[in-house]
Amino acid sequence: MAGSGVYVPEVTALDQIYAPEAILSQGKRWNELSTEFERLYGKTPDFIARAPGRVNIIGEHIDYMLYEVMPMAVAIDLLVAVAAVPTPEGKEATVEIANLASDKFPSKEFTIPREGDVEISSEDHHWSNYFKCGIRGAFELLRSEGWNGTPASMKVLVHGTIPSGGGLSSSAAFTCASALAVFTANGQKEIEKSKLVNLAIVSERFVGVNSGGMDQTASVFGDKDSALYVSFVPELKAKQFSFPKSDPPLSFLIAQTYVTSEKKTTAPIHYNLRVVETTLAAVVLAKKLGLGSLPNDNGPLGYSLSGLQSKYFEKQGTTPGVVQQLEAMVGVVKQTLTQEEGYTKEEIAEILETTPEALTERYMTRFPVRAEKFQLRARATHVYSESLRVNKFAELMMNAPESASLSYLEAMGQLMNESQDSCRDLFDCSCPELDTLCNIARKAGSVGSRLTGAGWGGCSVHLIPEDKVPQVEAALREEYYKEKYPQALESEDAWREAVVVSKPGQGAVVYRGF
Ligand code: NG1
Ligand code: MG
Repeated sequence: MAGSGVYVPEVTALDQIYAPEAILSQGKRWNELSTEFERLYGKTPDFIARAPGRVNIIGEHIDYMLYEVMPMAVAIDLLVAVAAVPTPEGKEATVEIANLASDKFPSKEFTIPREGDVEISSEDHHWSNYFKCGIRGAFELLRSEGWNGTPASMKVLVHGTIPSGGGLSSSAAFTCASALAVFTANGQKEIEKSKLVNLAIVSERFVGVNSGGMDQTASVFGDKDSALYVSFVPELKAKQFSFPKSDPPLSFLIAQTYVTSEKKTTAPIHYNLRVVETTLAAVVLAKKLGLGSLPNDNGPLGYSLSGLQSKYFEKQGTTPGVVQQLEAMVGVVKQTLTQEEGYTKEEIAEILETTPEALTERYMTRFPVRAEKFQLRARATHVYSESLRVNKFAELMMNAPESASLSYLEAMGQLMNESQDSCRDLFDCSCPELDTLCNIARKAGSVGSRLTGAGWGGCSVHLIPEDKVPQVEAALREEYYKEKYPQALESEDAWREAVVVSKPGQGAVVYRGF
């Protein structure tokens, strides 16, 4: 179990950070970062904090309802190079932050108030807001543990290879790397992984996204030989597991749609709205089923469908197995949330014996949302059925025979295909381009294809028997990229950005080898 233990955020050799095959190309990038740092700030960085992106294999939009998910960290990452300087007595700490891709991400300077509470505007979407999230989170944690120093001033240079708005969690990588950088700049030598994750989850909400905890967990707990089975109840845990050995061997391929969905701007009609819908589904179900008040758990809005499930079986006085429980919950939703067309705010308020204004105040004010109708039935059905699929997938992954057959892989892939159907039809978080990529890949030999991450654009993930990978790549090239996004075919590097065979990658670290 990788949930506890002390995180030592320091390594001294590149090969501890990257899989050996990545060193050559990555070494060049690290050098560039360090050289540009020197040119900008007149000195070498004290350290580089690094956090990777992630791909989610299965379990979409259920982390914030506190259900298990199965992501893995990937090799692409975000690097934060830092030189820390003591802040003069009586002065506020200053932060100078720049990006290697300075045309896209212009520099900024700001100060850190003595309490560490930097202001983060949810209207001004400057890229450096994510660094500010890391600052706020890090100082909140440091102070809660009795630290009362003066924040150090920082010179910062950032470079990321995770496309933003692309479903591979550039945002979580940025927040995790930033928090780690702030800790290190302020003299901290170690921090528990789960503390770093918990603070990164809360921090990312400062930019206006009411996020779950999967991405930050994958970015910190990632391991180069294993994917993760992440659970949130009773507390955050990341269990590492390896892929089954099979004949033919299996691979996961990630393919970009090139449709970007920037969560921080679309949140009111997409991501944050789904958090509201699933939370309200739990609250309405509790009311209709006469379960009394739900436990206030760690869901972003305080209640979860997972909490509701526990309460339901507590009341029944029985505890069937997890799979039976989830199957039963799918039935309960069908019978109880009968309005297939959705519920207006007024209708929900009436069921809950409250006012629409009170609902807005409690669930839709810190993170505003816009909707005519709230799709409680469809969203809750997705959550319970997706959790069921995660359970079945985990069972297949972790208890595979010594050498799994093609039909075994197909059974795993089937669950991924069903996940995609549910995301498209019940959770309404796919898009035509994602559907198209999945169809092309399946026809060419993928046994399981689905969107990964929040959806509405971004990336897809495909489970493919290794011998079919070239065919799938060729089909994607011909039938998707060639017409719509020919830039993906311009060079080998561009192609590797569009379509990549993914291996589990190493989680966040701090490198001080200068
Ligand atoms: P993306 O959009 O890929 O970063 C988001 C959430 C996750 C999870 C997935 C959907 C953040 C930081 N991440 O991922 O927690 O809910 O959507 O499964 O908001
Ligand atoms: Mg993100």
